[in-house]
Order: sequence, then structure tokens, then C-alpha cells
Amino acid sequence: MTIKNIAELISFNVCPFVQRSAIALQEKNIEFKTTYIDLKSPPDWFANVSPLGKVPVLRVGDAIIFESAVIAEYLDEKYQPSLHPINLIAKAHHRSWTEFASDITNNMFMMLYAKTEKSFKDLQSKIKKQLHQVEQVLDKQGPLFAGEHFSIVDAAYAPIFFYKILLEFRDHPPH
Ligand SMILES: N[C@@H](CCC(=O)N[C@@H](CS)C(=O)NCC(=O)O)C(=O)O
Repeated sequence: MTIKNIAELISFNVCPFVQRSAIALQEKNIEFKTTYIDLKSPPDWFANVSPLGKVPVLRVGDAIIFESAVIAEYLDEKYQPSLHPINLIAKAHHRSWTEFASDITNNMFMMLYAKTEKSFKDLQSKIKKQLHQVEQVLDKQGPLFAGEHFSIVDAAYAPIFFYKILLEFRDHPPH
């Protein structure tokens, strides 16, 4: 069953953090409206809804929720069934790997905007090591973090694969 029109996702094109929220909304079968803004020249109203000046922001009625990991947690608590493991240790592990996904995503961002060949290459090898760590976890329990079942942590990794494809065939910064 789809839950109708309860949310507006304030977005920026190809933002991996926005993609996380969009995936979480879709996995929860929530119908939502997407509003794209240009981060280089945001509309006046954006400062009032985004305390950190970042996307994603989820607008639910008059309320604002920001930070992609928090948006995912909010959606998971509000709309059942939960996409977290029941076991509290497993759930804590999923949250830890979500943190790690944020670090990888930030490194990918920095790689995309790297100013020098050296910083580009350094980040590339750091990300490779990080992805290798993730692979080792998934090799034991994959293909997803909870085996066959999609969990909220998987929403944090899906955009990483999109960015990986974007970056992996490059051996120098795109700019
Ligand atoms: N920790 C934030 C990161 C979000 C983020 O960095 N979004 C970028 C776009 S992909 C942004 O809004 N950047 C604008 C800025 O930093 O001023 C989250 O998980 O939601």
C-alpha cells in the first residue's frame, strides 16, 4: 500500500544524500513530492527550511527534518514494517555501517572536486580500501546487509555505487 503525499523532499540534482532519502521513501512506499533547488543559487525560502544550508530536507506538514541518516531513521520509526534488524546488536551494526557510508560518500565528493592529481589519487585509494572493507562484510552476509532483505543501511550504499561508476574509470580529477 502506498502512503499518499505526506512529504516533500527538497533536493539537488545527483546528490547522493538526497538519493538515500529518496530510496528510503520509496522502500517505505511513501508518495512524495520532489522539489529541486540550485545549491549555487538557492531560493530565498531555503535558508528558512535548511538550518545547515544543505539538502536533503524532508518537509512533513509544517515540520522540517534534515540530515539524510536522520530522515531515514524518522521514516523507519514512523512507517512500519521497520527496515532495521530486530536484534539490537545487528541494528547497531547497521547504524555503524551507515556512518561509514557517509564517510565514503564524503570522500567521493572530495574526489570529484579534487584540485590536484595527488589528492585525487589519495582519495581514490582510500575509497578503494573502504569499499574493500564493505565487501568483506557483505561477503559474509550479503548480497545486502541483512542477506536478501533490504534494510535502511542499504539505502546509504546504493548511491555510492552510482558514484563509483562515475569515478572509477578516471585516473585524474574531472575539473
Ligand atoms: N550530512 C548531510 C550531508 C548533505 C550534503 O552534504 N548535501 C550537499 C549536496 S549533495 C549540500 O547540500 N551541500 C551544500 C553545502 O554544503 O553548502 C546529510 O547526510 O544529509
